[in-house]
Amino acid sequence: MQQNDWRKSVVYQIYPKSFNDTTGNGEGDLQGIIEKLAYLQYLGVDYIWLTPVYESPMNDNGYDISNYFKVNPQFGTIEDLKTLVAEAHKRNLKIMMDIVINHTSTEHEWFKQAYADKNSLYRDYYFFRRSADSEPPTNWESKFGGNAWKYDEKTDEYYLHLFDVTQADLNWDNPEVRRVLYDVINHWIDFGIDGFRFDVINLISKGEFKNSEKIGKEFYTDGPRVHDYLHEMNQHTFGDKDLMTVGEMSSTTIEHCIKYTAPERQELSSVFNFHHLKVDYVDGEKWSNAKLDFHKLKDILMEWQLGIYEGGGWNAIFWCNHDQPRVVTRFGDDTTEPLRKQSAKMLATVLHMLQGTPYIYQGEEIGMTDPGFDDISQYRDVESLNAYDKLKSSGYDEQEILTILGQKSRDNSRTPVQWTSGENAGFTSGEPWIDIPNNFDKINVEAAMEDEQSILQTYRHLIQLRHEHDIVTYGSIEPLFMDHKELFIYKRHHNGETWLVIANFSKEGVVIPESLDVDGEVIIQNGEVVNGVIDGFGSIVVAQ
Ligand code: TEU
Repeated sequence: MQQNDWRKSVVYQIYPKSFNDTTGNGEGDLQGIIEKLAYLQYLGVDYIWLTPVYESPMNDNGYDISNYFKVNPQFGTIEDLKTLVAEAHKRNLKIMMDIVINHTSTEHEWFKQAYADKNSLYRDYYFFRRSADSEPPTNWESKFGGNAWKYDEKTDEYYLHLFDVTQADLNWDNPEVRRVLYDVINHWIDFGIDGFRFDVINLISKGEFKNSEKIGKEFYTDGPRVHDYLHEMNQHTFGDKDLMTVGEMSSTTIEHCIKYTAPERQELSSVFNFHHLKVDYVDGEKWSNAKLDFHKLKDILMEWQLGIYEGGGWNAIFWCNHDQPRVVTRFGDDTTEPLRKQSAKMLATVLHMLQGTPYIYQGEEIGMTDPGFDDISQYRDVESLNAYDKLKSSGYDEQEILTILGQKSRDNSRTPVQWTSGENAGFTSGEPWIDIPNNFDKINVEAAMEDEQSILQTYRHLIQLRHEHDIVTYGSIEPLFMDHKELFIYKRHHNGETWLVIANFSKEGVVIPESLDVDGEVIIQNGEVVNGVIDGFGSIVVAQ
């Protein structure tokens, strides 16, 4: 693909543990991905984002790396990874590796030596701090609950962990840490991969270690040296290569994301932000029971579309990933088959017609739903299990907690991909590591491929439209009727061409504003538009 082609690309995210198991141990593996490459080629995607497959104790399912150079035997061997890359390239599929360099597992050799010996040269690879009193050095909170410092009584010091206690934050202010991490990146570039997703990369530069009015975010989010470090990383690794990079940016801003992705700054190609996925949080609190705020969703998406486009940056656009609930349950309606299918197609259309690089999370393309777990024993995710304990100790009753987890838990999207209506949805011949939703008999890849009207066919069409029409990739965006209660309406403009997008987020038919000219060539449509009324969860794209 010629330079800059990545801007016309679509990325498919694979969470290997839940993708396809070929050994019968109940967990997905690399050979299982190789087995499904033909399917991904049929879907039409360009990149595969592989969440971490490095050696790890799997406390956070691979986001706690204990060896950056080895493949976790649970997923297979380095030879399997080599084969995956080679077989993907044969099908013009590119591999984007997920790399977690804000922290390592406490099982990593660097941390083990740092922890064992206060005078170890690895001690300064992490943030070990003495406290002035019996309290932790700061009152910062871990994103997985509790204080963000773990006490080491041997040396009467604490170490920092913004995530799980087994995920120790790396000290990026130490030039030796940056050097060894660039060696890791260059190792995988030499291995032949085609891109990187950088985990929570905007947290790597910590500012002052002071007590916080909030939970500490202000001291490490988009920190004081983050742009210097990303530019230095770019120049020491992928900067002169034709690789696509994307940064996961926690609680970031448009201004920073323009800096992260404006080409002339030589930092990253693109960024994820999550503001649009907090529109069902009560006062920013994830572990709450709230419904979609549709106006907020439209406002945030359009603010970011306009801000990044006008600033010369580049968005990664997505509805879900391995940390988020399934979008058809969350923002659509999975209570009946017609509504599930219709709302999933509408959500796909309204996202894939936006500007930026679209990401499809495994199973999203067939409208997989949240599993509706009804017992805490069904949950696996460390963040969710910590939240359960915290809510329990705060006095919430069991049913309230299960309702909240049922809405917000990361396990909602980590159930196995539903390949067939057969045993274990064709995912494994063994005992799946996590329960499979009982709707796999109807919702599976095999059925979707046989159905010309399936959600899968809508995704294939949308991907094709991005590949074939520059307006989708490069067109400007014009929000319309932003105060409408049910309709999400916008236009794309490019070289004299205009595409109008209308999406109905309600399950009832809605009258399209009379002042809106909807005439033109229909590009893609789900649901009917009759006498100016668009069907419930209908969407339509018209070239004008
Ligand atoms: O996620 C960052 C993060 O904050 C997530 O925990 C997510 O945004 C949050 O759960 C939403 O409430 C990245 C990885 O995607 C995630 O899987 C890891 O657990 C985390 O970093 C630590 O590496």
